[in-house]
Amino acid sequence: MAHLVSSTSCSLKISTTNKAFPQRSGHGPTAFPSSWGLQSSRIPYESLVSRREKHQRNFIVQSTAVPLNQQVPTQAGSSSYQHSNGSTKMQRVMIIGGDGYCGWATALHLSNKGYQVAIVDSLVRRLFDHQLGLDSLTPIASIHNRLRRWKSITGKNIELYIGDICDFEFLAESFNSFEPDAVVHFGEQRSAPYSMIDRSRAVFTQHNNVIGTLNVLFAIKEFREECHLVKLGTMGEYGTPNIDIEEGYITITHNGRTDTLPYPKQASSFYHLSKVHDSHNIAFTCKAWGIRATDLNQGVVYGVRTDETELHEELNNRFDYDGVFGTALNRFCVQAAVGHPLTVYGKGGQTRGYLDIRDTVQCVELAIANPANPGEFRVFNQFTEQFSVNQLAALVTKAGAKLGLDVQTTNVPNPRVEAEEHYYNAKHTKLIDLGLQPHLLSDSLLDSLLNFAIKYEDRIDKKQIMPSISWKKIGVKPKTVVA
Ligand code: NAD
Ligand code: USQ
Repeated sequence: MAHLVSSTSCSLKISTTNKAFPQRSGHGPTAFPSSWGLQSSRIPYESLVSRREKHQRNFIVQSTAVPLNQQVPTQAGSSSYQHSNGSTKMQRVMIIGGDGYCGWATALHLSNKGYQVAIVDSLVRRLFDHQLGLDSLTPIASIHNRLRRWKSITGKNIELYIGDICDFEFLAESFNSFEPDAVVHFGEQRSAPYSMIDRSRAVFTQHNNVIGTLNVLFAIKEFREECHLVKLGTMGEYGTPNIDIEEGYITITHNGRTDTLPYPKQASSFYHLSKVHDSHNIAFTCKAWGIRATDLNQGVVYGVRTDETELHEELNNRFDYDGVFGTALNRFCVQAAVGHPLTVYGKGGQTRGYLDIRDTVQCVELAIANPANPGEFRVFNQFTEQFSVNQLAALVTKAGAKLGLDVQTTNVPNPRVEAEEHYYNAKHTKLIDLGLQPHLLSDSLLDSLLNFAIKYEDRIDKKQIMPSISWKKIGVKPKTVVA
């Protein structure tokens, strides 16, 4: 198991007493450590995950069969493929990180489309929330209840493998049991602010993400050579160069010679840097071992509902609005709903690619249905529109006014080190060429997001809204949370 955080509150304080993370065991990581070293939590962690003896720590669960009472319409076709012997087989897709924001929506979407789906997840993200005193705006059911509910509504089974992909034994067991045709890898620590809290979280993030991905590459090589890796990268790998951003590669002529090279990477947090390292490892193994891979350089995702999560409250997706895991547009909608000024960091000219969660699931399906060739390292820029932070704030202000909300904006001193006014023009045509039909950010979507935030207003903890993690003040000492 990658090292886990031992803190429980909201405002970050320096602790001089404790190590933030227990050390990894010498025999590979474990899914759930026997002690998380929590300092002051009264949260019943054993109800969150099962605590087992070391040799039993990773376990495999088949979601329980319950009576079918509703069938969601599915579109057949892309979810199956023809074997060389002429028989047709359902594609088997392993979704690593399938309990998270993008992964949960994708698992349901692919299951609904007729793919055989398995979720692999350590549930570490739920643990971060407990340790930092954070919670999703939407109430989210346990993974077991989520899957039971899905089965009861659709009759479709999603297999569940609970464990840490940094534990190769666990991953190997999951691969050999499920035998995936495609692996969609969402299973990383994905918050830039989290990776900038302190040394231990920076190390955790890079260890968890880089070693996890390396293990996935080795598992494919060893057990499922033909398996297509669909890896979630990030647009943030490119940074904000003063030239157009291409999709993965750029053709350069230098001193009279021309070559097509990986597009330069200028990541701006230890999290974003972990993604750069992943991309290099994947590119290398495509070349060296003939692995087929697609790196989806995704922009910032917004929204919460997909066709499948709409079916029942127990299928709710998570919706983060706090200063650690919340992303810009989702945060702004919650802030508007509770009358908190929109937190524009610095000058607000920071421009990024954005996409609706409904397009995330579409893009992943398109990547699976149109796999990379053996040895090919394919890169798609996965976003549909670009906005500056100021533009987002203006859109939310306008949508809020329509609902009678008086939305104000505040320019918070930027806790990050990033360009606040810059050129940004990133290509994003490859997924469109494959058939992506974008859900662009519209007034109606903003209305519905704002209404959603209003619906769950009593769950909002205003103390979690302001950013508390500074890129410049990151230090060696573990920072501890106090309620
Ligand atoms: P999330 O934190 O909601 O979900 C990640 C999931 O992975 C969690 O359920 C977590 O428990 C699991 N996980 C983490 N480390 C693991 C490990 N070692 N073994 C097994 N499971 C592990 O994150 P998300 O927002 O769904 O993001 C998913 C992926 O998409 C990430 O790789 C992220 O970098 C990428 N991405 C996200 C966004 C966004 O706006 N959310 C944008 C671009 C890219
Ligand atoms: N920002 C604000 N105010 C806020 C929150 C953010 O001005 O309240 C600014 C940030 O400074 C940044 C921009 O908005 O310039 C985007 O920040 P974010 O928190 O929405 O997103 P980011 O930290 O970049 O990370 C998110 C996901 C990450 C993913 C990344 C895609 O958490 O997993 O990789 O989006 S990208 O931005 O393209 O790298």
